[in-house]
Amino acid sequence: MLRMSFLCSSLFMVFCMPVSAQNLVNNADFHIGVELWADTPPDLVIASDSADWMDDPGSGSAKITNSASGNYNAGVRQCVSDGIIGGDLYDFGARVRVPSGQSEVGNAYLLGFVYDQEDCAGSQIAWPSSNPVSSADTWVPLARGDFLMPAGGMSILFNLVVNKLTANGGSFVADFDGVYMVPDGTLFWNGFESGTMVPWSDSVSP
Ligand SMILES: [Ca+2]
Repeated sequence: MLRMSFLCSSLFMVFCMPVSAQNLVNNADFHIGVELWADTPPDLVIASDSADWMDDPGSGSAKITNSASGNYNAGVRQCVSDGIIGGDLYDFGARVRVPSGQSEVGNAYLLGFVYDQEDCAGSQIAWPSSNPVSSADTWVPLARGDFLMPAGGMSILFNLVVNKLTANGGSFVADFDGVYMVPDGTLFWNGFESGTMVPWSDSVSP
């Protein structure tokens, strides 16, 4: 089944582009392995995985393993400077899969560190996050909408967090895919999860 996300002009719905055209996150779908994402081995390691949330054989996902000996809350990181404008609204999210039956308890979520200089330099001035997911054997969404970038915000350190809450001697694993951060109002998600066709239309008036 082909499932894609699109960017559509609110005035001219006929002009739609893949969301990747405006996604501020680089290698957000892990088409090129796990390049551009930074881990902190040996406690937190990112690896490429062939599973893809849209079953795209040409893509893949990121398998993030938290092997710290104790409880450890940390994320794999990417700094985003291009397109960050203080005072603007943004939406961000991802798909995550957290296998059930793990020996450790934890959760996975998205966390941003907003900096007052480009390239994630200077001081942190905001910490937006998504909902956490603690167990899901299928791909489920993480999302944060309408995040107001602080007036002085110039970059954001995007974290794919795998938070290990217990110390049973094992690892806690979560898979991420389909990461996005876009200016508010530019993301159109065509999942049809609710069964409704709104706001799709099968005809366009000139
Ligand atoms: Ca992918």
